[in-house]
Amino acid sequence: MSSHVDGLTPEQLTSFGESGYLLIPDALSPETVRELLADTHQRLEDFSLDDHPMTKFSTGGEDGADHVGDAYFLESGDKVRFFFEEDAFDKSGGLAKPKERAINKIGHCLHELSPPFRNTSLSQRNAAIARSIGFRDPRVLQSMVICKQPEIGGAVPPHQDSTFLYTDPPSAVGWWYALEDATKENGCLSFASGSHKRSSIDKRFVRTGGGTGFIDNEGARFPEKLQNGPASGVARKEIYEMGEVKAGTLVLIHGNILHKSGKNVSGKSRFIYTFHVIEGDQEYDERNWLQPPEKGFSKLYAS
Ligand SMILES: O=C(O)CCC(=O)C(=O)O
Repeated sequence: MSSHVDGLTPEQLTSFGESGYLLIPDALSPETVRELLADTHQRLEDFSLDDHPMTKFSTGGEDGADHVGDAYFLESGDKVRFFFEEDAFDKSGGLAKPKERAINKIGHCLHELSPPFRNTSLSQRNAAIARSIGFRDPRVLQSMVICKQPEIGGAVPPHQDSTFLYTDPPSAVGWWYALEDATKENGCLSFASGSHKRSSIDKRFVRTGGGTGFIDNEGARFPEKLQNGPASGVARKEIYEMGEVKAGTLVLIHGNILHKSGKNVSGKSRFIYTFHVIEGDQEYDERNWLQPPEKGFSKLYAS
């Protein structure tokens, strides 16, 4: 017999709808956080440099021109792979840090391949949250640990997740869990509150002949429920709110909201776990950089 699990409260739903993001403190128990961190540290210790292409995770800065897009990255959708911080290398191209302190992110299939991350992701609680947001057939399509290493942890420029995980119409929502306290100093997230209602998805990050790049979005630019949003290109200087959170907090992130994170200038790491969900019955085409495994993206609702 399945027991009832609550989704978001009416107040939380209203707040998510208005702001485009929602902080849920204590979503993970300290024990679960410890378990996820232990799994992560073990992986950082175990992976080998011998056959590693030394792929860096690069967002390509504000214009994204040099975003990571090699085969190691493109084929990581059903694997657990390790991407380096851009600043982990010295001038001669050698690693300037021990490998455990040099990785920016681990991805993109922890939600299937790591038992503790799978339990955290494909849980009844997350199914209930997805149901309350309005998902019909939520599919987890990618997951990652972002380490944001002390002193070198790279900044993530302003972006919208539906640019990178595009369905027509857009439907992506991010689940982002702090595994360590995230502060201004170690590069917490910040959000342009309400921007999901005014910022359309104008570009898509796609596979190109040789790698990846950005193209103009010819499909819908707002999700179903926001189809009548303002036309694209409404000029507005966005103001970003800091999202400082304690370990164990879950942050829900709407696929159209502009958000970013700063460089880690502190001596403390900022490990987080995030996975993304899309609506399974909406069009997901072959141009997306991330292609589904043979059995399709992971269902969040038990069938
Ligand atoms: O954790 C970060 O620093 C960035 C994460 C992010 O922007 C995302 O998952 O969309």
